[in-house]
Amino acid sequence: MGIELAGIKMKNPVMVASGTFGFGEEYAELIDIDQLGAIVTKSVTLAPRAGNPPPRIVETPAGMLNSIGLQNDGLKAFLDTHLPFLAKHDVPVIVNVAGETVNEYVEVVKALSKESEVDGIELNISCPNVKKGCMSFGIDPKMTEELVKAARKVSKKPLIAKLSPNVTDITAIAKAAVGGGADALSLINTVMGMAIDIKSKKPKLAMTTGGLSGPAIKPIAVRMVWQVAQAVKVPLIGIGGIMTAEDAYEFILAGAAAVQVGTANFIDAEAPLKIIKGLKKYL
Ligand code: RRO
Repeated sequence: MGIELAGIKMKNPVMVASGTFGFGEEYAELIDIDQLGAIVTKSVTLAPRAGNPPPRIVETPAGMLNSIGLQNDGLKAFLDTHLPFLAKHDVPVIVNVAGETVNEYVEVVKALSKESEVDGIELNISCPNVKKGCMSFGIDPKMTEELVKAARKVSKKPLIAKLSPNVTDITAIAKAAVGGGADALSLINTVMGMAIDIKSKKPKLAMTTGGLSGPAIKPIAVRMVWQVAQAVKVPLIGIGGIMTAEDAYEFILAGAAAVQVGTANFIDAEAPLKIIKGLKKYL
């Protein structure tokens, strides 16, 4: 079950997806987090962010919409409290990084790269819920390459670029990220969506639109992993509606070297562990 992905050694290929597992503290009370392939943290930004106003989560058929807006307590709190907590555990730590400007990403990546307990960095160039930065980098090949290159310059850590599905040709973005020096790619982030309450005639989310996740997006994600697998040579991490071992295996067949479990964590904290067991049984 063990793999080595972009130099990161994992007990198995099943990670938890950014934004669905916080920094592991709450889930550690429910499951043995050391059994996971890796933990990908909630996005870390240079300064703390309060996120968007509520409501910012809504259930939809076979999925959910979120508009969290990059809420997190910033780089300093990550280094002072979250990383020391994760360092006590025997599980690789991949830190998801986001920002509004190239410089903000560079500052966070630089600081994280000095930390021996950080095993890898996932560059979030795909958050759909903020006005500035983030997804605007990941929908433009030139900006994607520029941002990854800037991060590459200041870091020797494994760099994973997390791609947005909200593009016409995901292979162009994938090639640009690899051209910029990404060691691996993770895909997909959430698909931009919207839901309206027909009684109030108002959007269900305070910010009107949000990112769709869950089984509803799995076929889109499998298709994109399959397309990107033919366009680049770096390892791919498949994400999108993985609820079971069978779903995970589907992504592996499409060309993924590993997977991340996201929305399933909200339904069943043990979902990733069950998926690990299921894959093992399959083998
Ligand atoms: O915080 C969010 O609203 C968010 C982020 Br950073 C992301 O990458 N994907 C998403 O669906 N929501």
